[in-house]
Amino acid sequence: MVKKCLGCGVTLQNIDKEKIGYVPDLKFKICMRCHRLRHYGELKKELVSKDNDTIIKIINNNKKHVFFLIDFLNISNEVIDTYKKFRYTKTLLVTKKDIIPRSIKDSSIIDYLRNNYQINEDIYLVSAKDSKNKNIIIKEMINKSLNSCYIVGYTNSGKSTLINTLLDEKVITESFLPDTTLDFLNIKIDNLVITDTPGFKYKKNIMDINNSLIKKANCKKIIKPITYQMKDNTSLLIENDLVINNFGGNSITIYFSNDINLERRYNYDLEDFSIIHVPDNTDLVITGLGFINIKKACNLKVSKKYFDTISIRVSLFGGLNNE
Ligand SMILES: Nc1nc2c(ncn2[C@@H]2O[C@H](COP(=O)(O)OP(=O)(O)OP(=O)(O)O)[C@@H](O)[C@H]2O)c(=O)[nH]1
Ligand SMILES: [Mg+2]
Repeated sequence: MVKKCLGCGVTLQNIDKEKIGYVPDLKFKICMRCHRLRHYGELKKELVSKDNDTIIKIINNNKKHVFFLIDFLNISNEVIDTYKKFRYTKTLLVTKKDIIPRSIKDSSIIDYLRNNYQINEDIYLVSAKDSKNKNIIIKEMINKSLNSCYIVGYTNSGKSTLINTLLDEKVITESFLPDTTLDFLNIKIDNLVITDTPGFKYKKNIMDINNSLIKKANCKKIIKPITYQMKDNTSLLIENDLVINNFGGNSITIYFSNDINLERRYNYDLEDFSIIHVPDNTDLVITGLGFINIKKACNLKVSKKYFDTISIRVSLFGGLNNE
């Protein structure tokens, strides 16, 4: 009989130490990778065997309600396009509510998602750290008379952590390492079955380019937005590697984990760059990291190797920042 790791869903095997799913004895409940990740913080990247389209297809074929998790820092067209591919009933959960600056009301985020992305389904904000809203999934399942559902979303959106809070213990492996959950994982809570799923892969995640960001980009505390008045010829350096310049005279506000190193430099000579046109009051979303609100239209030069991690969207805060 095939046994699955209770931490990440991978099939367990006791034959090859170098391959995923290895356990010295098949009596073990979690694989060595989960064991090392949980007890020694050892980060070992593994590939999810199913690509985004395969995961979506399996779930659509099974016709079960979907809770789609979207991390507050990573709201982008790419993520919403994936949300729209789910054809059966669904609920959108914006996760990590605890890191959202208090000045931003839940209702403005919900209205933004409804108006800009034409989302008509229920939308809630949740935090795995707040006992008041962690039970939204169970309440919704009872209200909608569901006995099973899928929890889906891009990697690191907080799927496994949220399910663990429902269990009141860390049954599933959770971590800031991308691709922690490797396969479907059924969890029983009373008579309900909640299925955790491997995270969708971003087209380009900043963590694939810069390993040092894997830990730092994970936001544990409430975000303190940083506003800079950028003068002409001033560049923004993120972690001393991603350079953005040509803001012109502009006001920008940065929403990243507060651990991220930011610096401004005058007359920085950026050689290898790509250009992005930014309209008035736009957010520049950096996949896996967060976003920067830019007040005035400009043509930005960005370090070429990071170009594919960057996209733009209509500002999340609309006129809010102008008040
Ligand atoms: N601040 C905050 N961090 C959270 C919350 N939920 C999850 N995290 C953190 O986000 C990171 C990713 O959490 P996971 O639960 O492993 O994410 P996942 O969606 O299961 O990721 P994959 O298995 O890779 O698809 C971890 O470092 C969690 O501690 C939350 O509500 N608030
Ligand atoms: Mg997971």
